Amino acid sequence: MKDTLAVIMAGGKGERLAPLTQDRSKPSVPFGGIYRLIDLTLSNVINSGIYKIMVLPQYKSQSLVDHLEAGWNIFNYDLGHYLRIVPPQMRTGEKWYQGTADSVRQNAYLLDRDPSLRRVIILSGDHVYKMNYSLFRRYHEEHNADVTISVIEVDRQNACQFGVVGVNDDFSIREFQEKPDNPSCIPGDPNHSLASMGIYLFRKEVMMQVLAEFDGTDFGHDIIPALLGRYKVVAYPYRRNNVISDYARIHDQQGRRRRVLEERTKDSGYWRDVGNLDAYWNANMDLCGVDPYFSLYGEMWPLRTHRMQFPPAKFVFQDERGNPPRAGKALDSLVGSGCIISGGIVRNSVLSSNVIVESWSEVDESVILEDVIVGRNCKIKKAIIDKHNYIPDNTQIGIDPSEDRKLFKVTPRGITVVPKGFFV
Ligand code: ADQ
Repeated sequence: MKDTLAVIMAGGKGERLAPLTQDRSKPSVPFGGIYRLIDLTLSNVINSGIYKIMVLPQYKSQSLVDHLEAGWNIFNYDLGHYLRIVPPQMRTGEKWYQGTADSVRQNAYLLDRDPSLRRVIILSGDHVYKMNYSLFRRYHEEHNADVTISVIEVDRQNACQFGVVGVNDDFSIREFQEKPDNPSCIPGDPNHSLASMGIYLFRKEVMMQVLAEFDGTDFGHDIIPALLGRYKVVAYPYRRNNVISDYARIHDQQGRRRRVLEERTKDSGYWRDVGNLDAYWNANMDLCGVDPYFSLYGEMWPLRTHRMQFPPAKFVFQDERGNPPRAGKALDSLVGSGCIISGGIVRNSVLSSNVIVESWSEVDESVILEDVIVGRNCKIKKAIIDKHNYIPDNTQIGIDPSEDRKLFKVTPRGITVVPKGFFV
């Protein structure tokens, strides 16, 4: 993969994730207790053996830049490896990035500067998945493609949120419609469509030609449809080809415990674009439980991040005179470091660092970001609570949606979202 550059687009406004994107860009939204969304894509990149990376931030980018500088400054420039954070420079005119393709076009000169590059893989900084891009690359070579697009089957009723692809028998793409009102289905399967994952692998000279030749600003709207019939554009069926293996612990026939390397089929097929609050909440819930839909654990596909120094999480038995004693517990949950669950109970939830849950409080199916105190006797259910909130005793969130709506955003799925610093 030495000749491959990963370009991570991180410049969108992320309006559908507001209020989480009120002060930060979508790729720097916290996820899974200790990560930022961009960590998942970056981990995929280095786990796939790609060590040349360009990140293109734009809106509200400072927290993203801080995170990348603190946590991803791991590349050896002497070996030709790099992670370049390229801010909008307006080299091609007095305009910010006008769209995904424009963000790459405005920085195309940087691709030319590295003569060792032959392939460019375009990625989004806001997807949750584990993808082995070296298998994607191999498929691209085997199909002798100019451009390869990773695709996944989705329910047809949701396909209008994606680029929808029509393929021939050899998986060459014959049709591409960006977010169509009436998406086409997979032939013989009226309930499913083939969606673009917004992950594109280009031969470098094709990418340079295309960006110079066409003036469209967005890959999905303008560039990909314009390529069909002129270049060889191929679909990569992600679920069929992606393989993520890791160690599992089993009992052999003699009853001994052994570690075996096996394909993690759930992780291999998992992919979520966490473009809105419901999808974000869902993807966090997918991490919980004994056998989650998406596992953050494992040795073979490590997910890395930058971590602040905090003490270990602590679970405290609360036995105050005059009150019923209560053990602080977390079940089927992820709890970040520095958390203290003191006589409260947390179920099916994801807690970032430094969250305190005080006595007789209950937290269910919720995502709580860093530096939140849940006071005594609170009930929190199906909620997302952003940073720096000090929730007063006896507060109920997510119990009565009509009450919640008076103060907070409640999503179509009924998730109550408390913005950063609402309770101070
Ligand atoms: P969307 O997800 O709607 O569709 P969008 O969110 O606009 O695409 O952008 C994808 C990535 O590019 C995000 O990481 C975003 O931050 C970044 N981005 C957006 N605008 C940008 C800009 N002006 N400058 C720099 N970066 C920018 C896309 C495809 C669909 C596909 C879905 C899959 O267009 O065809 O189905 O992704 O999720």
